[in-house]
Amino acid sequence: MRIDVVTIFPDYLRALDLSLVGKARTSGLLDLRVHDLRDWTTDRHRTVDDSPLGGGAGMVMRPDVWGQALDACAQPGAHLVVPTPSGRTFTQRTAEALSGEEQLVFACGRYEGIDARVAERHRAAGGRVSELSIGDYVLNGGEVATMVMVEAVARLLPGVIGNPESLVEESHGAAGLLEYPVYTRPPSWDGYDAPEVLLSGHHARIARWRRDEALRRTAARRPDMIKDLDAAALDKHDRAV
Ligand code: 6GU
Repeated sequence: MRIDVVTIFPDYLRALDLSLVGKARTSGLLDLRVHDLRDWTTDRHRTVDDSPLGGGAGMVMRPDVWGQALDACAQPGAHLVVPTPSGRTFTQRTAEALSGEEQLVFACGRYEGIDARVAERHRAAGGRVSELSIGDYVLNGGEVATMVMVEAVARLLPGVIGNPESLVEESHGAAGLLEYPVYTRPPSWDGYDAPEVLLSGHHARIARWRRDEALRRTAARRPDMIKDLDAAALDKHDRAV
């Protein structure tokens, strides 16, 4: 997969050189290119913004500069992602859908955002556009949100995660539940004991305990996820938890 990120702060994205995403890049599974939006300015001050039409506070990013940047970075059919607190919420389902694309272009806005015609023109040219928020709070720009989304997408690409089984049981996975609590050695630490059942070697009992804990945790922390569970996929014991 190819991912292009356009930003006025390319240094923000340096963290994507590290860890699993960095490895995916060096191994060739992910072609990630970070660009400085100011490379497409033409004036001496390298201006990327102007005051909002209609008046009001703050500054808006200019469509002409963004247009030149996207023309240079986006291949035909590229999916344009615009991180914005006014977007639809980015979820694991969104990450799964985006991981199937050939090219994603992230347009990182600052200030009050990017002139709306930039997205409109990409759509009119037959490209897809997703304006996405990573949650109900406000960041100073799209860079950190882009890092969140790139990491969530990149780890789903075939070969990026060594053991694909670790994708199966995780929070926000197919079960629709949060993940159960986990323990490792030593079984007793500083007066705290790991649950007995995990030392029992009894695989069915361990699986049952983990599902109970996942159900309890989800009900306590994310009651909104409980109502979305498929009733037909619940067994008698689940209903008792
Ligand atoms: Cl995608 N951008 C900004 N600036 N703030 C946000 C966000 C995105 N998602 C949540 N808050």
